[in-house]
Amino acid sequence: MGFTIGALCVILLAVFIVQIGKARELASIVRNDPAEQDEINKFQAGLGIIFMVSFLIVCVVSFIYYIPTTLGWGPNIAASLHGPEVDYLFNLTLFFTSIVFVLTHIALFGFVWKYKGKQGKLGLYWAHNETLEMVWMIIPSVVMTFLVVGGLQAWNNIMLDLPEDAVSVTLPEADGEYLEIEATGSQFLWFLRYPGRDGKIGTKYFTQIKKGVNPLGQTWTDEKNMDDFMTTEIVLPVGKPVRVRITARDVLHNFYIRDMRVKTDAVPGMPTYFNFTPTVTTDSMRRRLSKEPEWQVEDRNDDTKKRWEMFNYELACAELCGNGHYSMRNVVKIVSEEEYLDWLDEQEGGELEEVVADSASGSIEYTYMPGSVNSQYFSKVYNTAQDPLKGKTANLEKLVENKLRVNVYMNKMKDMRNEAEMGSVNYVRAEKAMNELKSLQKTARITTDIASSDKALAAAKAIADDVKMTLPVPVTVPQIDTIVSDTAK
Ligand SMILES: [Cu+2]
Repeated sequence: MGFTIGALCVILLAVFIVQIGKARELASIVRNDPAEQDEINKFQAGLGIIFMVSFLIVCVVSFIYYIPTTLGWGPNIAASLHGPEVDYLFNLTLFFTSIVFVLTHIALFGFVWKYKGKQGKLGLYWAHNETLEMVWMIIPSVVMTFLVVGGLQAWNNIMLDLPEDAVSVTLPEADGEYLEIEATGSQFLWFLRYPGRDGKIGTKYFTQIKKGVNPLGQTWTDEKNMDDFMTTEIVLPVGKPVRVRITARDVLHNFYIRDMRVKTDAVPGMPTYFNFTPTVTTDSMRRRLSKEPEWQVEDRNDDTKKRWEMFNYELACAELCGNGHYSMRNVVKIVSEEEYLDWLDEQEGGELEEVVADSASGSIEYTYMPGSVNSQYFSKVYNTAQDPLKGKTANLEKLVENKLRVNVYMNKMKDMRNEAEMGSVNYVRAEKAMNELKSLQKTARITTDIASSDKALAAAKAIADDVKMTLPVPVTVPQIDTIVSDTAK
């Protein structure tokens, strides 16, 4: 409000000055007084100089004022590996354009002052000047060449495609491994798809798109689609290379994660991609922002929290794609490897149901219940009449089941440690077992190989047995039919 009134006052003042000037000019013409004409010209040129100085001051002040929200200047550091390179290019461009900006403004108003109208002074007819023309051709050409070639080089570095033998896995660990996810722009939401345990995104074809049932048009004959799951937020492990496959279902969209300096068009019918490696977790970015005064204020949506506590990276659509454009935003979470694996567990679904097998001894058995609501296949197609993969899910289910069983061992050890007194024999034993179980749990969580999954389960069982735990043993037949009728509802 205050700003609007201020701006209005400035505009009115400007109009007032212009009108006064006009009236004076008219009066001098009527009076035919050359000395007064000169006086008016001087006044007008002087106004120009005042305008120039105040305009340049406002530019500098507003730049300084907005530094806290300027990418790469305030706390908004680049949170990806290639990010600093983008920031450097921005700053390089800003440096050159600022010089040109200031010089041209000084020249513009300076010349207005220098060559203001004066009695008896005639304009010089100056057809052309070769030296001057050379100067204003060569200097910009050289500067532009540096900027364009630098930009091209940076772009090629950033977009350098993965080597041919690179493999997409669910948790990249070795060189040449990466995590591929898919983002499909649609009016007005992003469909985010993860490859699931196999690390491979299943094929899709637009003719298969069916509203509510198959929003991406996944082809169910492709086994790679079995474990693909859809999410509403992007969760990525820190420090691992990611490739985003970017597509669109209707119009142009743009995949934009500001803090990662990631931005690429989503074009219908023409998949694009972006490779990047997140380097700063959401938590450490929050800690970083917590030191900034403008982030220490109350959060707009939750007044019990500070603004920095509620910070999240964000995926936004950066292409004005229609009237619901603003709603195309999703949270992006950069987490540790451990948190990422926990999150994958939730997405993969499946459950172990506890059954007391022998009430006398209190021994417990676990029945495996497959299925995940996030997997389009498991929630919509699995075991229905339209399921072309009927009977082919056994391996995947076994892998998930084994993982859940290893998780049970881990959880039991955690319980045991938490119940034991710190430093007691049981505490130490449980802690030791947990450390040993850790790598087995990781294997069970990401492997696609039944043999190594079985091995991990057996090793986990041996560790638990060693701590004298009586834990699930018999693998009961999965109650597939129950699950299907449940999820089909
Ligand atoms: Cu959009």
